[in-house]
Parts: sequence; C-alpha cells; structure tokens
Amino acid sequence: MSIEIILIKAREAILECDAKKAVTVAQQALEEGLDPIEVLTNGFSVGIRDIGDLFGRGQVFLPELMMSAQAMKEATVILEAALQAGDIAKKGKMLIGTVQGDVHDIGKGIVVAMIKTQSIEVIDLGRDVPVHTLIEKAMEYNVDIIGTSALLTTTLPEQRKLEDQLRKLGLREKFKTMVGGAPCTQRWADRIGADAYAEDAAQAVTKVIELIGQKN
Ligand code: B12
Repeated sequence: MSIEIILIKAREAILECDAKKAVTVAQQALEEGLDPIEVLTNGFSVGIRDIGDLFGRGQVFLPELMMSAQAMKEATVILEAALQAGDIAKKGKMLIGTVQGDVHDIGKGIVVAMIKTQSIEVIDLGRDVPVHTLIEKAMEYNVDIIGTSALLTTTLPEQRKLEDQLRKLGLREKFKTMVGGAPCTQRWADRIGADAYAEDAAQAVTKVIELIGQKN
C-alpha cells in the first residue's frame, strides 16, 4: 500500500473514531516500512485535528472526540515502539509535562518519542502538572530543559507562571525552557521569556538540540 493511501486511511480511522482500524493501519504502515513519524504527523494527527474542528463547530460531540483520541493513542503506541531508541550515552536531560488544568497529552507524547530518539533522556511527568511540581522535579533530576505543553487558551498562562516562578526563585538561568501546544506561538514564547518554541515534534527535536548546545 502506498504512503498516500496509508495517510488517508489513518486520517479516516480517527474521523470514524475507529480504534481497531487505527491499529490495523499503524501495523500496516510498519509492515510497509513507512516512516512512523510521517504517518503520525501527516495521517493520524490530521484526523485528530479535523475531528477537533468538527467538535469546535458543534458537528461532533465530546464522546466522539474521546473515542477518536483513544484511537489516536492506540495507533501512537504502535508507531512509537518502532522508533529507534537512543544509545546509553545521553547528551542531555529534559523534563516535560502538560500544564495544570490540561489533560491533552497526545502531542506531548509524540514530542517525547521523537526527542528520545536523539539520545536525550526525557522525564515525562504526564498531564495536569502544577508549576511547583515541574520545578521540584527539574531540581531533583537536574535537567537541562523544562518543556511544557498547553492545549487550551485557559491553561496557556501556566507557561508564563513557570517563567515567573523560576525568576522569583532565582532559578531562571539554571534551566532552558521550551513551550508548545496548539494555541502556543513564537510570539507567546517571546512575550513570556521562554527560551524556545516549537510548532511540531520535528521542530521540537531541532530546538532541543540547539538548547542543549547552548548549555554545554
Ligand atoms: C484530542 C482532544 C481532546 C482529548 C484529549 C485526549 C488526550 N489524552 O490528549 C479530550 C477528549 C480528553 C479533550 C478534552 C477537552 N478538550 Co480537547 N481537543 C482535542 C483535539 C481534537 C486534538 C488535540 C491533539 O491531540 N492534537 C494532535 C496533536 C498531535 O497535536 P498537538 O497537541 O497540537 O501537538 C503538536 C504540537 O502542538 C507540538 N507540541 C505539543 N506539545 C508540545 C510541547 C512542547 C514542549 C513542544 C516544544 C511542542 C509541543 O508538537 C505536537 C506534535 O507535532 C483538539 C483540537 C486541535 N485542533 O488541536 C481539541 C481542543 C484542544 N480541545 C478543546 C476543548 C475545549 C476541550 C475540553 C474543554 C472539552 C470539554 N468541553 O470538556 C476538554 C478539556 C479537558 C482538559 N481539562 O484538558 C479545544 C480548546 C479550545 C481552546 N481554544 O482552548 C480544542 C482546540 C477543540 C476545539 N476546536 O474546540 N480534548
């Protein structure tokens, strides 16, 4: 099956809220030797964004959105397992979490999987993570970078709170910070004083490598 057909089927599986189909398509993609990231980015992720648009317009409802998200997660697990894990000698350490009040973690999961392929250790705190926990864990693990994901306009201010809190505690220079998530922009990152912004997982990898380079 060609990549074009796989991408169409991946999008379809998510729009149809069909986890079984999503898993089958993910497995087919791997059997065909296709790039897991391309299938995630240009197939499944397109489907989840499309369903999000339909949800935004009131054309589908929360239960469908949740089923689609579940289908997306099941496909992601299969595709991520096929990504090359980095070697033992780690180049740096990153902490990541979805901010407090926000449970969206599909995109963060893709970012984590991609960064791990670059011999960078990633400590993923999951979702709904308060700023004080991000800071405590960053200290505990002595990380180079703190990354936050926010998918809601109402939770975006948590990224600013992290910057403010780090400054207040005199820890701002100790860590590099990186922000992401659909409502996030380079302009927002500049405004709050974050060190980097990335719009997708591929760009996140480039930015992480740059930040680690700046630290060493
Ligand atoms: C799936 C989904 C859900 C799932 C989440 C499941 C899960 N485990 O993640 C469920 C059903 C639970 C959900 C719930 C809700 N959702 Co919702 N959801 C979505 C949806 C459709 C897709 C999000 C997604 O996974 N995208 C695909 C991934 C691959 O893309 P991504 O997240 O943007 O990630 C990429 C980049 O942003 C970047 N990135 C992400 N994180 C990071 C971090 C760093 C450090 C970096 C560098 C980069 C980076 O790289 C990623 C990979 O390329 C979006 C619509 C949309 N267009 O985004 C709505 C959306 C985000 N949800 C929305 C809403 C309103 C809600 C609810 C409030 C609904 C409700 N009434 O209850 C709740 C909120 C719950 C909460 N407190 O968090 C709105 C937000 C509106 C707004 N402006 O704030 C959206 C935009 C839908 C809409 N059009 O109305 N949702």
